[in-house]
Amino acid sequence: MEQIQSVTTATVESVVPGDEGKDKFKKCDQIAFYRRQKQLAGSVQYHALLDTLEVSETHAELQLQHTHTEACLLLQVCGIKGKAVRVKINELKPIRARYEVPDVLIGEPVTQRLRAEPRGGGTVTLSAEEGNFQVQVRGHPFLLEVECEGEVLVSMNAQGRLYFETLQTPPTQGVSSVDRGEGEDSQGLWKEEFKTFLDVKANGPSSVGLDFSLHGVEHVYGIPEHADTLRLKNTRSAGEPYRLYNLDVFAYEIHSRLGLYGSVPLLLGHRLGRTVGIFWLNTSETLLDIGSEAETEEPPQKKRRVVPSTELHWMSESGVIDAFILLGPSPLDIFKQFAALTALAFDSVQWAEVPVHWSDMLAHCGAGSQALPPLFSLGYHQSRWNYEDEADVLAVDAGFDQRDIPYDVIWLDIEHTDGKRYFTWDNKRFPDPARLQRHLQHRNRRLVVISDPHIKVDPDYTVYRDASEQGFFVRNRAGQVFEGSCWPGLCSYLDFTSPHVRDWYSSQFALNKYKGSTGTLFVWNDMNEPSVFDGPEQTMPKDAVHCGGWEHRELHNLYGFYQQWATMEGLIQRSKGAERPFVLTRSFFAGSQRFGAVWTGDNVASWDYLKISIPMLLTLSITGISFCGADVGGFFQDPEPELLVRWYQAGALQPFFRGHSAMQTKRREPWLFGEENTRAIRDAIRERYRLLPYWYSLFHRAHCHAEPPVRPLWVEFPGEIQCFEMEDEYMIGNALLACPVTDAGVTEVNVLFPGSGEFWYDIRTFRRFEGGTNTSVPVTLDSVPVFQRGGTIVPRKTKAGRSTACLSSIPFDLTVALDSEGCADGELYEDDGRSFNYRTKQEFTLRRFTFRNKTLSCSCADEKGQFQCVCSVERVVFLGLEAKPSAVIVQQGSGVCEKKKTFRFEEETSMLTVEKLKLKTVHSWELKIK
Ligand code: NBV
Repeated sequence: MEQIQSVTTATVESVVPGDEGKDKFKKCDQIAFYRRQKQLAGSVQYHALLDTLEVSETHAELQLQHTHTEACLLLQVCGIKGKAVRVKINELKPIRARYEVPDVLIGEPVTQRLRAEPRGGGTVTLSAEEGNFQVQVRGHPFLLEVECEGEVLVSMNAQGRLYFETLQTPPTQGVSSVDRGEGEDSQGLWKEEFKTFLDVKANGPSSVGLDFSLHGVEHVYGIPEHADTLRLKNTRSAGEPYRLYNLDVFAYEIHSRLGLYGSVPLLLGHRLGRTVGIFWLNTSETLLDIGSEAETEEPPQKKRRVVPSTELHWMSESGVIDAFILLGPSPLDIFKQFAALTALAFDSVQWAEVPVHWSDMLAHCGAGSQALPPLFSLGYHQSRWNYEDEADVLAVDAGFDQRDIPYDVIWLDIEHTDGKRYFTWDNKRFPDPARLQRHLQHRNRRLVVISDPHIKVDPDYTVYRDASEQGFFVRNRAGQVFEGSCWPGLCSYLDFTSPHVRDWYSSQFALNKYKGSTGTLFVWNDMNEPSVFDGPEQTMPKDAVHCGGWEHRELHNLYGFYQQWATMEGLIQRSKGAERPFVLTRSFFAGSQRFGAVWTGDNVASWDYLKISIPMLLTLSITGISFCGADVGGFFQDPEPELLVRWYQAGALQPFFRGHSAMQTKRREPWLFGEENTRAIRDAIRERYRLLPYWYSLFHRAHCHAEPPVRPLWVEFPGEIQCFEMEDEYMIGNALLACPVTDAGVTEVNVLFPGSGEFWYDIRTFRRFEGGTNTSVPVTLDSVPVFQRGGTIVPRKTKAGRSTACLSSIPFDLTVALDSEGCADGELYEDDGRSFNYRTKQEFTLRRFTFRNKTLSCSCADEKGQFQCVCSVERVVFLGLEAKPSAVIVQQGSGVCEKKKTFRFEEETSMLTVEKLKLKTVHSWELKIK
């Protein structure tokens, strides 16, 4: 293992961005099921046997038959309440069960009965009452069309690419027979070679595929994780298809469609007036070809169709076809429809019915779209591979205070352990870890440590011994425990797909079990694609076997999802349900937002990687993974100071905000680059802290309504074509337009202000800009263009504090930015920032701010809330007032008490500032401008 480790270290030192992918990873023509589908798809034809149609309360089903082989498939169509259609295709009678993805959907979606009516031309219409949508099934050749409000939105199998390899019994002389002579398995049916690796397929060929046409749609987004543009490319002209196969690709190539660490097979199509989503629920290796076409459909459909269209061809190595067509119509509707499948939206849960006892509550952990992060985790995180020892950590911690830079969490990477044995400590470096955590806790700070899924093969290591005795490891195809190389040397891999293994793993985080841990230690799951240094494409062989006998190929993309889930439960259990967990994961799948945060892995300290972090995070955000971030400064290599400053400024405007760097890089604490740069970084971090009330309120909306805190411009401005490809500007909530600087030496930024007829206000200079224009805005090293949209109210803190804990005693500052009608709205969510009491005891407060008729009112937005926040609004700034007021009057408690307030008005910017207010956010009050 020494050897492997030094090889890896050498690679790390000499890392060339993008170089990794060159031959370690497969190109699509090295993937057998892709070759097979490409060869045959389009030429095979299925027809639907309409006379086999049966309709039940939950779904309609009928058989599909292959025109040549006569093999039969079973098609099921469900009308899902809330405007979605589920299309499931499986073999009618498979010789063995095929893998159907468990645990991703939070339950069986709520369906409605479909009404079946025969139509002329060998077509049947399945109509859903609620939501006004229909599914047309044409018999010959088989075609499925989803129609909404009289318009065909999505067609399936219009290109004849429905492809379904039926399971077969292995060739009689076993797998080896296809290896020899003429039987050479060039199709990769029963075995497939890649480099020196042999993949033996126990179930033989089992791939599935289907095409979807999105009518009228030219812009498609989603399907992370790739280091690519926000708008997905046409892969017919750009070569390789998008690959969804979780891989450890360090210093990944930019503008590549190679799959990175995680996958969410959700694609969003957007055009004027409508957004649709396709969720392809399959956890095996998946490829997606995207093409665009002008429609050439024949009448009568033609009349109803709009040109052009996007053609999608989804292909997966195994499993069944299980696709959800989300009908929108708005982007926010799509987020809700997706969340309703993969996570319970808070507003759809009757919390009164949720049991209060924590152990019962665990069963409801999945409830809430994006897990509501503890407040500290929205602060700044300082990480490095590795902080050397206790003294190093203490010095860095003190360094932040000495320079007056806020931060909340310091991180320990793999070197903190005893020989990469997770759940242990290197006693020399960290002789008393609990003492260290107490020290940090005293300063209201936390520690995060890494816990990878590979377990060192070492009978003296309790975690290994326990897991081994209980048979908790993944096995190889021969039935022995699988062993592969990773950081600790030879390792076995926990089989997180088993609920028993997950329970056991969760129990390892118990405070009396995990020696040296305290309740202020949180966790980071890395290498959980899983990364196997000596495995094919540096991951687990597909023929490894999991509980239930399932091959790894079936569920590869779900491995990291399960580890984060088990870790999250472990953290909840250790506090007996009192504290909200924080778990960061590198690998993920659809629904991972229920468990914590995600980051974009091993990026590089260069401007290109800073730039690409924005579309990468926007893509994650619109596919549900909204607590996401990229390593600030770049993981590999050393950033020049200007890049580092710009990266801090960008990172401060992204959901998860952590500085992190690789082992061989130079130290990078924010104060090591001279006073001017330290000042700029400090300002960026402070701004983040001041804005945390807004971020936290946005996360509450993500939790309850599945609205991503950061979102592409087209989500907020779905009717403005110029926004559809924008990826260097984005919205934070509905109020702030962020335009981070991602190029060197920039003195001005060309900003597109969306929303014609709207106003935007520079949050620093308060200068007003008109929506629907492009304007050049000057920047200096310490400024980053952010604009508040007219019509919004943003809550901030008046100061930053040393960590998020200080914020609870710092007063608020409201910025009321007026729209062209002189109105504005906003909200503020608060709770204790750390417990589940917001759920179990209704200890939260949700306040609404509105500005109408020159009166700012603060009122209750949710009567159930019981939280008594002590903070007051101290200052209110109004932007865009027409004229200087004659008086400002505060009214509290049903008009009994009216007070005149002093104010300042700046003519040039039309800005009114009212200070020295003491308006409790939990009280109702009005501030009137005369
Ligand atoms: O644990 C070491 C690193 C970690 O710092 C990084 O953030 C992960 O993405 N880890 C990968 C393994 C080594 C990468 C070369």
